[in-house]
Amino acid sequence: MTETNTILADTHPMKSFLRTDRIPHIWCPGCGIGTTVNAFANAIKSCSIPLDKICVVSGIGCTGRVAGYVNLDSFHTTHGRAIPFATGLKLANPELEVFVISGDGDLFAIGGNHFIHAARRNININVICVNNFIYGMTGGQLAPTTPISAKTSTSPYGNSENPFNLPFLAESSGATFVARWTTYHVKQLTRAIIKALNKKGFSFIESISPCPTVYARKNRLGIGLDIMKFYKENSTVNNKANTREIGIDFQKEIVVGDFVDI
Ligand SMILES: Cc1ncc(C[n+]2csc(CCOP(=O)(O)OP(=O)(O)O)c2C)c(N)n1
Ligand code: SF4
Repeated sequence: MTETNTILADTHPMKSFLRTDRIPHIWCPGCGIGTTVNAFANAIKSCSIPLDKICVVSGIGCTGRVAGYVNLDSFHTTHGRAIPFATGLKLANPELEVFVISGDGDLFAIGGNHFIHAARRNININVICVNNFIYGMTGGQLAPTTPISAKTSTSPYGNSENPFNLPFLAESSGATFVARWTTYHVKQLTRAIIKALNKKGFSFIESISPCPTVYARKNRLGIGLDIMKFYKENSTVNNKANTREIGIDFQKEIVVGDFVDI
């Protein structure tokens, strides 16, 4: 770590939640993963749960790196398998608050089977998905969340496959808490993570997040700030929305809210 990085890491307001010796992190300027981690750190800061009772499990991808940067017991597992590791942790030690933080590709492509079955069994864990609509780390391939007509490195003429609507998938699989916010909605995202922490059962939070380097570049959406402006101007808060009706179309309205809390 350079001297400047050491100073920055030492003065970071969230330094007690971060492994500052790992800074600088790998995330690109304008990426929303850091904002999601900030919301997560704020959420656990505001709860009285001892940090040695909270753990984070991530799969593989840019988001998967979260496990390496949080100053908590954490597992950086294999691609798609964060939920099975988390399930094992929770079964072995039910006192732990277990968070899975991973990408949309990791959780819903290779890991999709694990997601639906953990929700179906109502495993008492919390899953936060950073959804940037693409495989960020590996060069921008199509994900199961890529909106129709969006361009990726494997759909250069635009995606023609229907994407998953993640809150609907979570609810219909059995999740007891389901929310979606964007990284523009930091306070609401933080509050949703606190609700998930206090909720017994399978909780799912989708954090819609900019990937300026791959998704935005392929679709000419500008830099991270442009995408945050888009979220600000095109998000509708509706906590009572029917999750069946809130699928995401390319560059259209994004319905956000705490949709399910049972
Ligand atoms: C078994 C296996 N298959 C494929 C890969 C390559 N791989 C690494 S990360 C990744 C996708 C990551 O996408 P996502 O989960 O959306 O995370 P992001 O990078 O966008 O945060 C893939 C396919 C791998 N590491 N292991
Ligand atoms: S490639 Fe995309 S998802 Fe990965 S760190 Fe860069 S901006 Fe974030």
